[in-house]
Amino acid sequence: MKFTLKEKLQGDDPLIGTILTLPSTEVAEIISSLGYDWVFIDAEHSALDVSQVGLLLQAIAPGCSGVVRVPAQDEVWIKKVLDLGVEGIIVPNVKTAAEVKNIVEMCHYPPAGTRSVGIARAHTYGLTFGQYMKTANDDLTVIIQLEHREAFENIDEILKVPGFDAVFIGPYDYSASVGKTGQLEDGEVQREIARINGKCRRRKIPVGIFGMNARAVKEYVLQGYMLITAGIDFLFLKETAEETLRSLRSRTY
Ligand code: 3PY
Ligand code: MG
Repeated sequence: MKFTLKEKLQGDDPLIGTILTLPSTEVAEIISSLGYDWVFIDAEHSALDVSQVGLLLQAIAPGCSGVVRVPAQDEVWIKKVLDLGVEGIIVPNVKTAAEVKNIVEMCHYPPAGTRSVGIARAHTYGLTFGQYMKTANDDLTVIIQLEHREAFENIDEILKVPGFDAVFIGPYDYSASVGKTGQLEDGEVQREIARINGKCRRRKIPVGIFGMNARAVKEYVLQGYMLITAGIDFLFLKETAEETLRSLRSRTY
């Protein structure tokens, strides 16, 4: 049976994902076929345009949920990505409750929101238009990304806004916003991230986070984070190629 991301988030186990940035359907197909619960297609920190994001979504293996991070809180990007038929959308750098309210509206059809009605891949080019229009508002997973000191300060107001489904913490941008770029082990950075996680958990809001590799997210898995994202497509390529070359050059096979 194929579950949507929203249904998967009701389970007890963390959903393991990784980031796709390369405009390669082969890479998307290989990675999504490995058994990942979801892939995080990153249109914020990559050169991917909307049509390339669409091709990656077409290549994703059944059972693996396609989630797209749009580059900004931008209505044009949001509506195009939703029309591609994503299971979830991540909107970066959300800082205030008013921004969350605006995002929730852009992601839902009237009367709940202001999403514009079109016919696209999400509606199987018209074949499932009626069905999609009935269920889209409920089925979509809207994920707001909190990754700035200001968002952390506004956490109580932000979490009161109805209509979003999960919070994704951006540890790198957060650390930069408090003048500690990349110092993810710093006590204050860790405490603040744990505070946000605690507030979300008390409201039963699933939380996600990114780490460069499995070790970097180990503690978050233990702490019950639900949307775990480890690694990036080009890093897997780089690390394996580097290690193979190093081993051959040094003859330490
Ligand atoms: C960050 O750490 O800032 C991120 O956006 C990770 O996805
Ligand atoms: Mg970020």
